[in-house]
Amino acid sequence: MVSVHPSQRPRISAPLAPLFLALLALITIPAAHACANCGGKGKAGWLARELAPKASALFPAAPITAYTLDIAETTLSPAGRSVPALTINGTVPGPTLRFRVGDVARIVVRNRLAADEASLHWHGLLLPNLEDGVPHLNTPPIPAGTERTFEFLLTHAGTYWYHSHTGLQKQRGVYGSIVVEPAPGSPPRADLPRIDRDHVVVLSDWTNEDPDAIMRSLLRGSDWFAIRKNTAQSLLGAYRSGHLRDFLKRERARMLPMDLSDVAYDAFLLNGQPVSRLPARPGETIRLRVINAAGSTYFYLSSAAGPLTIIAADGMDVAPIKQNRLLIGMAETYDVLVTIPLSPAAAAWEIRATTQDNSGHASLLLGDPAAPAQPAPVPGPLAIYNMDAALSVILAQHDETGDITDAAALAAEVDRPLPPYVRLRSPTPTTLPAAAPRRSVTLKLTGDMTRYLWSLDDRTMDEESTIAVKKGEVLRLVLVNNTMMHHPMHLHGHFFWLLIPDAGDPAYAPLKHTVDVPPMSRRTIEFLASEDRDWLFHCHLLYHMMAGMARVVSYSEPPSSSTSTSTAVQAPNLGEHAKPHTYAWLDVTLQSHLSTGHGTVQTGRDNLNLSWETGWARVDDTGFEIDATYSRYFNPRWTAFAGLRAANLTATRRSVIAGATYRLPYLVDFTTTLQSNGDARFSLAKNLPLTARLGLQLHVEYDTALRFASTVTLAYTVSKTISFVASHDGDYGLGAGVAVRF
Ligand SMILES: [Cu+2]
Repeated sequence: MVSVHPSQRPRISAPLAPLFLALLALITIPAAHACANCGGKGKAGWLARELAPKASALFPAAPITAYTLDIAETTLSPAGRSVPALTINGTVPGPTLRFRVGDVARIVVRNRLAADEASLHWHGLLLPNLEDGVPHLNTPPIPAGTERTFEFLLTHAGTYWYHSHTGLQKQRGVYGSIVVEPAPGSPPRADLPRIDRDHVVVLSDWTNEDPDAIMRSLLRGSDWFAIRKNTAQSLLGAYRSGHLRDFLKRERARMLPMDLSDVAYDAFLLNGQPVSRLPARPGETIRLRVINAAGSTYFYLSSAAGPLTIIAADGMDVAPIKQNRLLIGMAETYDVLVTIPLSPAAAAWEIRATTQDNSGHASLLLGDPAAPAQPAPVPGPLAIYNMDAALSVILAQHDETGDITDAAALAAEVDRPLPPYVRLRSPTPTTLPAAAPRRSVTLKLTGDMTRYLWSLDDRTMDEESTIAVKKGEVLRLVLVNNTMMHHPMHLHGHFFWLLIPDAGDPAYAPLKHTVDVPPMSRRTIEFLASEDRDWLFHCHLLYHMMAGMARVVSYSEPPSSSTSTSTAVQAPNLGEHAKPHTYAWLDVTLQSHLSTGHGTVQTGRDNLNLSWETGWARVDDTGFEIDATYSRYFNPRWTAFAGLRAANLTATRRSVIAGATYRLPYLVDFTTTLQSNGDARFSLAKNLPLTARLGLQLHVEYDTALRFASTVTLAYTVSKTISFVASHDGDYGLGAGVAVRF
């Protein structure tokens, strides 16, 4: 194995360093004045960093391997319908970039988009901070119509990939693979058989929807994706499957159902196609370099040719292990060996990537393209009501601290195993320097599936941006997942040691850049702070990252090559990663006896709301009530609001209102509203899914002026935008109509 000890990474050669420091000091000092409020990363701040010598100047003897990558918009139809796509050199995924250790990569990225910025991040590679490609944070963004040249030395072999770090571009196709071969003359691995072929396998998910529309659906708490995928939970479904008690127990605990994926996709792709074919002959051993480039999908990989032999994880070699079903999180890579059986001689052997929620799959057929396919085994049906059982499989592998320990449980391979981390061992020691100062930070992975606010320690990226780190220390991160979803956590610019209790000699702990943290579990990782400046650490589920589940690992001392004379830490410029995006939506219900509606504009935790109810079936009068409020979401239990109420139901036509909603057991929302005229209102609201599409909404309230009121509504979801509704209202009686979601 090629050592990737970060301290061995090449640096600026000593005689040149003072010269560059002096030159950069001259440029940066005035630049800092010109850019006092932009974290030193305005045009002038970038200019200073850009003047530092690039890899080709630092390593003039190294061979240069050059690529040009054009990011452009086109239309593609991998899921039947022709939809806008973003391609690299005309394809999804983009081309495989091949290098050798010791090469200098020179990659020209040309942004051929009409208006949008673009970026490419070289995922898993150790490289200088400026070359990491996270726009605004590490690297200047690439404006439309311009290009940027990246240069870095390849210091470690393995399977890696690249992708856009701008907005939701990755979901539309901006990703591709990187293969780094060992340095010329390196001996082959003694622990592997002869490898006859080497193929890249890029897994991804594809949607015919605009990813921005997906984000908006997720933020508004729409059930539509779950209905489409047949994973929506309901009372009847729970009863039929014999899990009514579990369903109610979960509701009483105020927990939302466990969720294996948020989005309903139109296709899953393997090298850009639902079904791909690659050549192989009987008896051959093939290395598959599997990359999960999906936006928000975990895959189970299985093979018709028998167990997969895992030989590398996240690019780093591991001692070979066999696994029947391999769970691959977003952003992870695994190199696996597949040996093609000798008989039948004419066959196409299926390597199948099945989504973790069983909503679809993509296949690779290895072998004779004309021969009948030998199907790969598939995971059993998803017991959506038996998530407690799924969770108890996870929990059974915990010790009392939440660490996943039980190697036997995984070795026995349940139908839906976790990633095989407990069995991953580096073939060579990976010990951290014993003398380095050590520090431990616990980070809770937090979030809310309905509100779709995802965070670390209950704080989104814009609320708390950094994890401070000191150069030279070993930082341990204990990641405690308090949510009902898996989160694939990725650290830029470093490999970390994945520490699994009782998993053998810790000196052989595997090195990774991404770790899956299962629901209600914890993982411990440790890394040597050997870099400088700022590096992103985030959930690689694209929509979670964009909703706030990210931090910047920020070196608290100025880097040695810095020209800054001040020792103060500059706040990282987070660009769009820090800014919660603003989305708006409107729900309108029109019925024969009344109309209700709710419109909102949401940014992060803040909403501007307009709600109304007006009835026209009352014999004596039509009544209306309109609330215009600002609300602030604190956590899944608490939301507070204040604003104005206009109504014709009482003597007071207009009043100022303020109040709060608290989530009670059984997911009942209790709202207290105080009015400036001295009146008060207390209400209880509960949504109960009777079937996947049929929901019962109960609302009762007591108002000091209006006394008791109640509404019972049945709503049947027809499509993403339409529901049929029927309701009985205490004031306006019985009626029916339609609800429209805009
Ligand atoms: Cu996540």
